[in-house]
Amino acid sequence: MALLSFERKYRIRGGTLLGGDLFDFWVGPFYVGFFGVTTAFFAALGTALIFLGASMGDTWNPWLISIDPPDVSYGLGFAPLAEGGLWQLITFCAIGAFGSWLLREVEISRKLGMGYHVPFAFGVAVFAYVTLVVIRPFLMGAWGYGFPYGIMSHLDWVSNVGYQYGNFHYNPAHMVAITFFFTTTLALAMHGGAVLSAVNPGKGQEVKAPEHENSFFRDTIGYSVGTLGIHRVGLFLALSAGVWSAICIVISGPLYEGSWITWWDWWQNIPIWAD
Ligand code: 07D
Ligand code: 07D
Ligand code: U10
Repeated sequence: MALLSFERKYRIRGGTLLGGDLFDFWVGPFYVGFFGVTTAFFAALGTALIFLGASMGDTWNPWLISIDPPDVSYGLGFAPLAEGGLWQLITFCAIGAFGSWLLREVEISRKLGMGYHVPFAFGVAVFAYVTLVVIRPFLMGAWGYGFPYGIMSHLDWVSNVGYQYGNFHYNPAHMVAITFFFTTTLALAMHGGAVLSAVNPGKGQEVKAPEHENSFFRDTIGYSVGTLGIHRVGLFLALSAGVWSAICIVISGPLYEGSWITWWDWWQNIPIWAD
């Protein structure tokens, strides 16, 4: 069915989680829904607050604008707007917008009778963000441990925090996360390559079926995970990358305060080679 006639057929009311029929309509290509309105509200308010913060700062250079979290001396309390309070409000709006976007994805999935895999996957990204700006600061006792909202300043934060724990490359969960990120790109390159080579083999050539894709991997690596299976593998790899990222940062500080380099000393002390 062509996309436009399919849209005419499925774009009917129902399946909403909240708001009933109230916002159950489309604007151009976008589904609105109750959570579309809350997304727009939080995104617009959060963006306006970023502009307010920028106007209070000393630069309009987009790379240098930075909305900083409060000083750690404010602990888990509210800070004045100019001293990190804006960061707190923007964080609230960001979580409101990401959460609304996730629930809008759920409503769209319900309307279409699909599974919730996409909103679940987005939930892992939101979880990583919430780990950085809520869970870890909460466990460490101050909002000041969150990262600043600025293109260059958030890189400074990553670098500073990375060296605060010796060298973040030695963080074992960071290693696992990085391995999952790298494996995800390997898997996507193999999958994109395999599908294009079979389905789009070049002018005048016959389009090949999944048996060709299966056979290619059986011939090269001895096993094919299958055409449905590769999508499960891909989702698993990508979500694991996000989950292990959240783990690697939440253990740095709340669970372990030293250098990740010396953390590996236990390895030297294993009895079989200790002396
Ligand atoms: C391609 C989907 C599209 C999304 C894009 C991002 C904004 C901010 C703000 C104009 C893959 C939209 C950007 C809405 C605009 C203003 C004032 C997604 C795609 C294109 N980072 N980070 C970037 C965010 C963190 C790190 C780029 C966000 C953590 C490093 C962009 C968050 C840590 C590097 C950006 C976030 C960290 C970057 C490209 C939130 C660990 C880079 C992102 C909400 C995760 C790279 C100058 C991209 C860069 C980069 C956005 C969090 C590390 C500005 C929204 C604190 C090391 N980050 N980041 O393509 O060039 O993502 O930086 O958590 O090298 Mg970051
Ligand atoms: C948090 C983004 C969530 C985004 C959301 C959506 C909008 C809307 C609108 C486009 C998690 C936002 C949407 C705003 C946009 C429109 C229209 C994703 C998030 C909800 N590191 N490191 C990681 C590597 C080093 C350090 C993660 C590599 C150094 C610290 C990943 C290297 C030191 C932290 C990773 C390397 C260091 C990390 C990031 C190499 C610095 C973290 C991915 C090759 C000197 C962070 C949870 C991620 C983390 C993190 C990779 C090097 C420090 C595994 C490959 C040695 C302090 N690093 N790193 O988490 O775990 O995505 O965050 O050297 O905090 Mg690292
Ligand atoms: C996949 C796939 C598959 C496909 C696919 C895909 C995965 C099965 C069949 C999909 C993949 C691709 C298309 C490939 C490319 C994608 C990427 C590289 C990922 C990155 C994507 C982007 C960078 C694009 C991001 C764009 C976004 C998020 C759209 C932005 C939209 C809006 C701002 C509107 C959002 C709608 C809302 C909030 C709901 C309702 C509201 C309205 C309709 C508007 C009314 C609202 C207002 C008037 C208020 C306005 C204020 C707002 C919204 C905030 C303003 C913010 C500012 C910054 C100003 O597997 O195979 O093929 O295709």
